[in-house]
Amino acid sequence: MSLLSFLEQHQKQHHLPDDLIQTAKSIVNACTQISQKVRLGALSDVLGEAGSGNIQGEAQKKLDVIANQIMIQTLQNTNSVAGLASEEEDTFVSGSEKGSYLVLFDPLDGSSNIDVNISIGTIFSVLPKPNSGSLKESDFLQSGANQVLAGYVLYGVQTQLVLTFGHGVFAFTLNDKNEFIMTKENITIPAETAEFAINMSNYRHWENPMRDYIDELLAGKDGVRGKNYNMRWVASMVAEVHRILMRGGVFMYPKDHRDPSKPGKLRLMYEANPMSWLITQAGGGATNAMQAILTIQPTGLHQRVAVILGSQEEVDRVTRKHSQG
Ligand code: AHM
Ligand code: MG
Repeated sequence: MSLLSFLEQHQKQHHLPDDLIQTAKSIVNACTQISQKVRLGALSDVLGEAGSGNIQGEAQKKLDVIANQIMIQTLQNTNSVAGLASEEEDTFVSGSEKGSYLVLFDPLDGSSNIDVNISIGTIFSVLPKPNSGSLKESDFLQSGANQVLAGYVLYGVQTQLVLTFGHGVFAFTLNDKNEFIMTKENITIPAETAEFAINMSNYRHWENPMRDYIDELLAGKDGVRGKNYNMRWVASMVAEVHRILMRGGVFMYPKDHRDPSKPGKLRLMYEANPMSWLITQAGGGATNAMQAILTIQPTGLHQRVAVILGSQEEVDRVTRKHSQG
């Protein structure tokens, strides 16, 4: 089934507003354009450094900047979109005065993988615009539980779109005519797994409960878990979440001691919230090691958060260890 037929059917079945479907189509349109740039790499002159930095002090790659421009230009020309917030922008960008939705996105996630031809992606989250007159930053600061659409496009071996409107998780693959075709429906994550993803080089910076949990996994059959675990780390959250949706697993980017002003590396609004909604819609868990990510009340657009998500049994165990101190 094509994405367009799916949207039509899903809209009827769940009484979704026209404007929300319009917003979804516009996001997908932008991601299809980004996919074309990604595919050609050096041939479309998109590799290398942009020579600029973003609000968060991170050096931008050319493709970060190009993907951001494509997202903004496409969404600003969409009547249903009242405003945007991007990981690469200092503050929010206004859209149509008639719009009823806010779109938050990481235009190109996994930037360190751009120049080495490893999977990267675009992550998006859609919130309703509160009825509060002219747009302001506080309109965006809604918890993840308010999302009405979330998903990502993975620019991998295949380009795949994965999304949820809160009625299950669906995956689509881009064909050679640039159309997304549904390839998986009602995705579920097994509660148990023997695969984990974490950047082990940060071990010395973590808090004790996280080290303790990882020590248990590393001990394998000889430890309290009584089974061997395997490890994967792509360094692209989109690829990691996709693997977990396809075969289970647990992904962690925990809080560490390096910079007390940053409780974790990943951003709540552009990365943690949309991915947590997808994972919980598929029956998995998502916490910051203390509370469910979707219940966190945001205090800033670029706020960072610790992220533990995936198979329920592992997420529960990490979270329990932290609550016990
Ligand atoms: P980015 O948005 O600047 O690309 O950073 C986010 C990425 C995630 O995709 C990934 O999980 C993580 O950073 C990788 O971090 P590390 O460089 O520590 O491996
Ligand atoms: Mg990112």
